[in-house]
Formats: sequence, structure tokens, C-alpha cells
Amino acid sequence: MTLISLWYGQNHGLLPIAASSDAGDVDELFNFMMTIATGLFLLVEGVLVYSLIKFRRKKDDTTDGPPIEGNVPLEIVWTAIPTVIVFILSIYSFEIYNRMGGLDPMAAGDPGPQMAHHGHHSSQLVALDPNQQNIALGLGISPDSDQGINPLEVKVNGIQYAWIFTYPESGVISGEIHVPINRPVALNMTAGDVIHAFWLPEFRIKQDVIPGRETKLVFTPNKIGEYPVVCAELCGAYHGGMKTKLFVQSEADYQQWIQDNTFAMNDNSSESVAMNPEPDSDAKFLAPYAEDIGVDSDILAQLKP
Ligand SMILES: [Cu+2]
Repeated sequence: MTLISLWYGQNHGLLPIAASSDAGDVDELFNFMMTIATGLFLLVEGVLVYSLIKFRRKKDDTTDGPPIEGNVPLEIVWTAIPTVIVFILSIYSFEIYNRMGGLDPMAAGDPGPQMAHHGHHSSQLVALDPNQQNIALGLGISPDSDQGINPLEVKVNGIQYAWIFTYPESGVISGEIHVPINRPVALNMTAGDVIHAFWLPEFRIKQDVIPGRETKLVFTPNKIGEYPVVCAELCGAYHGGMKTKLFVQSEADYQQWIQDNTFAMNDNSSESVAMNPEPDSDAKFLAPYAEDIGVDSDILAQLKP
């Protein structure tokens, strides 16, 4: 039973390909849980099937069987085993969360004096004040993760029903996200209307995106490719269509994409370039793009930085 559960737990192929630095850690935890779950499944189903056969009613037996009631040692054992498993899993998952930089939510900002504990509730409410944007939430914000390399910053705006990406360095705005391989990416995310969630299944990361405050995701893509970006928080009637793509590119391809889009945005002479706000009104100009990503062009126009 142990050998079967070990083999299945490590060789199940239930997860999509792993394309980020964090994915290995998450998969390790998942495989560990899968191993335990497989063993438990075999044990429980094994006892069940064995009992069905072994204790089957015999012909001409009209009794109710022996009147068994309670078994203290057995109950202690079957309470203790799951308790130990739950403790091990919680410590292990805490450790993985820590490795992904998910701990220390105050690390990215200056907590300031308002975070001092005064022993009553009002001091905690201050932390939720929308003006206190210095308090970051999210994965990868802990200072010891992905350190050393200057991360690529991308602003993410979630709206019903699209993701809008803004690159502060170049001013590029896009409905899809392009990032270079092996460089940490820092997403600074917020929502324009309701709560959304930014999910990259191949990267094993997911983070709520909340109106009025900023959340972060820091990760390092390590496989060139095209990956789905999915909204993972029911956000309205077309939530299911709130999808786009993340492209992990070579440094050269990424620079080329930035250059093409920067050129397009600065070139006022061409009619066909992307996201050019001149000479038409923003809403009129953005209409074809709005249709592409499934939002109203007025909404898209309002998102212009
Ligand atoms: Cu959404």
C-alpha cells in the first residue's frame, strides 16, 4: 500500500506544466498530499471492501450479530492519526508559502506608527483605510524572495471583464501580458469595479485583485511559452470570459514587443496603430479593442493613465 501510494503520489500528471520558479515548491506540496491521500484512500476502501466480503450475511443467519458499542483505543487511534497528518500538512504548507514569499505582509511597505497595537479594534481598522496604500498583500512580497535582480514592474487593472496591463517604464498598455524569461516580475494589481482574482495555473500562483487597494504578485517565469491568465473570482455574468494570455519571451523578443508597442503608441500619423488616443475621442478609438477584450469602449477609455 505504501509503495503504491508513493508511486502514484509522485507520478500522477494531474497538474499543468510548471513554468515559474514557485511552481516546483507548490507541486512538491501537492505530490506530498497526493501520496498521503492515496494511502488513506487505499486503507479506507480496502477495509470497506474486505468487510463487505468477510462479514457478509451467511445463509440462514437471522441474528443481528454481536452488539458491539464503542472502542476507546480504536477511536483514539483514528483521531490521533488524522490530527498528526493535519499538523504535518499545515507546517509544510506554511513553509512552502514562506518560500514563495507569502509571509510578512507588512514587508513591502512602511507600516508606520498607525500599526502599533493599542489593544482595541480601531487600530486595526486603520490598516484598511484606502489611503494607506503602503500595506501590501500578496505572494512574493517578502524581501527574501526573488532578491538580487531588479524586477520588471507591471500594473494590472482588473475590470469586468478584462485585464489591462500597463508597463510604467515604457508606457505600453496592453490587453495581454508579455514578460522576459528568468527575470522577476512584480505585478501591482488593483480592480476597477468588483473583486477579481489573478490566476496563472502554470505558475501555481493566484491573488485576489481588490478595488481601492493594491495587491502584489512576484514571480520568475522560467519557461518560454504562452500561458492562460484566468479570473478566479466570480465577478459577474461574463466572469467565465475574463481571460487573457501571458507570453514568456526571450529578452530580445520581449524588447522587440515593447519597442513595437511603444512606437505604436507614440506614432500619431498612423490610423492602424494600437491604443493611439489621437485624433479620435478615446472611446471611439478604443472601440475595436474594447470589442476584442469584451468591455465597453467608454470603460476602456477611462482606464487610460
Ligand atoms: Cu473577474
